Amino acid sequence: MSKLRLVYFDIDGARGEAARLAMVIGGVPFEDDRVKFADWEARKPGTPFGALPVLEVDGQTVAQSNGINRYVGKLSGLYPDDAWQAALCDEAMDAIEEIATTVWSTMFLPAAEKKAQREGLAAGPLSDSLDRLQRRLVAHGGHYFADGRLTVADLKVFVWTRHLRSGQLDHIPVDLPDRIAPRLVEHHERVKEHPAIRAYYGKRNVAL
Ligand SMILES: N[C@@H](CCC(=O)N[C@@H](CS)C(=O)NCC(=O)O)C(=O)O
Repeated sequence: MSKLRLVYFDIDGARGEAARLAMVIGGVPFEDDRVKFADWEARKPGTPFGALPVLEVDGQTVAQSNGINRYVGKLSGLYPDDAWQAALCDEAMDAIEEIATTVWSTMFLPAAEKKAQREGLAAGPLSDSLDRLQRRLVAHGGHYFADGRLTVADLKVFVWTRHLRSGQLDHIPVDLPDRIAPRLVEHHERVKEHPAIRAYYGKRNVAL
């Protein structure tokens, strides 16, 4: 069996988390290399694009979170075999990536600008994105984003919905998903109740 090492920051969320969850659910052994922010500057030049996550497989490295999600999704049985369902799975992951990148790009702005930009995002593109994601979920049966079952797309959406409702994003109202996309919140609750996810966060002492 291949030796896997997922390298990501030492946080229980964001771009590396769906891959971790997929491997945990699928019972795929991996080394969870959690990079401390203090160590990042030294490690950054050793990554393909100067960013995380990266996945090492038998000493070879691949970057880009959604590609990693697809790869570990295949190993974990959480990526559709059917080409159309795979496209739907990719659609949801890319939609999250697009809006999350926009929101996270405000992280290091000066305070007043950050507030203005985030309030604008919450009222406009972020609400729009939540609404559209919800519609796609409903269009595909309302429970999962693809294949009528849990896939890596659901894990990526779960991580993002949790982040939005966590209060960690200043100036983004924590009740935004509940107001705009209640079916996404139901989806979040559904994924959260997966026994492997509950057990994993229980062990890590992370409140869900
Ligand atoms: N398109 C990349 C983006 C990766 C990315 O920007 N990662 C952030 C963390 S979520 C990062 O490494 N930031 C530190 C830096 O850019 O120095 C992906 O999807 O993996």
